[in-house]
Amino acid sequence: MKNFRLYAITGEEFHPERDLIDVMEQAILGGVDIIQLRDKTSSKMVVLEKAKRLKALTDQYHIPLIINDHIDVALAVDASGVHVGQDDLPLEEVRKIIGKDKIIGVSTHQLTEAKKAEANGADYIGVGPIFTTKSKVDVVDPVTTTYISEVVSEISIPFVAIGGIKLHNVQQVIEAGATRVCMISEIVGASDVKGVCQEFIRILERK
Ligand code: 3NM
Repeated sequence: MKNFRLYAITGEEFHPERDLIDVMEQAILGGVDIIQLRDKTSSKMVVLEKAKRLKALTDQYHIPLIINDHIDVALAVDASGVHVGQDDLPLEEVRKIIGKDKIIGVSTHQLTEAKKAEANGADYIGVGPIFTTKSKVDVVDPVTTTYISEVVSEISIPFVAIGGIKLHNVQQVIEAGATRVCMISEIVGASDVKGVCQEFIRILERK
């Protein structure tokens, strides 16, 4: 899979006045190089429509689109891949459905989950929540940057740090060994989405 460093997940509750595509385009213009559609509340039809619109956008900028949970929607719009949690279908089954050329990302909250995801063929893992976050309802307690250090020494596939990451604390995440970071609220809830992304890129490049 193509390398990435700044991963934005959609979170329309953080920008009720602004259109999804406008916000995500600003994120891309600021340096986001992979996008995930995450919508836990809408109907399948609505998710499909959003996925189609985002696919047109991400194609325009030649970056991957990942669909959270909805494997069927990912296939229908020919997205680059899917992101699944610990309670979704086992990875082997997801791979059977989606095929070997698509990206599969898996959320992990402890090293045993990370090792399992790696062994079962995940293309990347999410590592979090590093800090407290209000963006995920069923979230576990923060795993802290200690989990990043463990993943750095034990896991070979790409990982992305997630959960409560902000401009003011991203340096800690980088110092623990993360080279890829993922956000919802700090990016899509910003009044200057592009500016925040440019600042993240500046910090990622400073290291
Ligand atoms: N997954 P924010 S934390 C979607 O730990 C998600 O797997 C997490 O949102 C995990 O950047 C999280 O607003 C929420 O904290 C990230």
